[in-house]
Amino acid sequence: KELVFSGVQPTGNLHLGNYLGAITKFVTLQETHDCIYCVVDMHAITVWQDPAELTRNTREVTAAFIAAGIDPKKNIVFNQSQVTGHAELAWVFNCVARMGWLNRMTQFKEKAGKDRENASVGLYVYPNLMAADILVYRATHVPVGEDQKQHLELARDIAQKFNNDYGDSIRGRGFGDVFFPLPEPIIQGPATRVMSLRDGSKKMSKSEPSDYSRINLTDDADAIAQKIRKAKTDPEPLPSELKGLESRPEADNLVGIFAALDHKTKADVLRDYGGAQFSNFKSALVDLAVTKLGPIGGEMKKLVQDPAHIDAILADGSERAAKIADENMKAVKDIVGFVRR
Ligand code: AQP
Repeated sequence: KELVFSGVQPTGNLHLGNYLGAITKFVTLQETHDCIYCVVDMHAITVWQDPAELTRNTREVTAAFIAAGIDPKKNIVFNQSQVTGHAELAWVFNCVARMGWLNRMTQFKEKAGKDRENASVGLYVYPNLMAADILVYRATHVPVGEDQKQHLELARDIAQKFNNDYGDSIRGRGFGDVFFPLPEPIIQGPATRVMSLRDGSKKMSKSEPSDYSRINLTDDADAIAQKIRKAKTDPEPLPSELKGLESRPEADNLVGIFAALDHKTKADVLRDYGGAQFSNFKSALVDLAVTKLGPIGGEMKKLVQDPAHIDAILADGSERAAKIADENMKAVKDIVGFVRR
């Protein structure tokens, strides 16, 4: 049976990239799949988080899920640290994954930067915890942005190596030949990698110091308008065909954002705006972005006023998640050979 899992880190500044690359996909998938959506607070602390802000950001991501249209009754919405199976399986995966595999992870290299000796060990083994997040539910499909593709491939490698290494033990217990499915990424549509509004070669990111590089989900209409108007572009009008976008990263990015917000393809957008000056196109994009994002930001701000309500949603989701994770962890412990109660 297909099961969807995905997560978002509570590291502040939730932005349009997170929304278009991940959260909108979560909303669509809930119509057709059983879905588990996680606020991955244990991932967040791989780089320093102020404790009070971590709590606030965990509630804010939960509020964003709900404001965007995720139904916490139909789906499981929870925070990672409340379900112990994530950390338990991550340890097993620390012993399955190879150093060489992790050494190839580009996100670690980017986030650790030059001062690698000073990066946390958690940041290095982050992909193992991500594999555990998905596989502790034996989830089959993972909607993510393009930047997570390499981590998903690693999760598949880990699942496969576990299935192989423990093959005899798995088969002896009535699970068939494999215990873990090889999870498939869902990376689709015109905005799988939303770029910075200031630099078309960098992805839009929470940690970029310039707030003008991103549209935050909590930005009001004025801020959205200002950021889009100031967004970097080139002097040429928009092309009418896709191949005209290839060498123009900033134009490509804005067209992709428009298409994703309007549920169209980039070709559709160029059909409507090919030949238009950026000033006109940007005005249309401001209107669209304010219409689509304004209500979500407003609802988020309302929801975070009631932390007890959000905490109750997370507690309920954690309980339901733990039921599945605990059952799977019993099987993992038996397969590995751990004596358990
Ligand atoms: N720019 C992006 N375009 C499309 N999708 C994106 N995602 C992130 N940035 C973009 C997707 O959003 C989901 C949640 O991301 P995350 O919270 O796990 O953190 P991240 O990938 O580290 O995101 P940031 O915002 O870029 O943070 P920093 O600045 O810390 O690196 C994921 O599915 C991700 O693919």
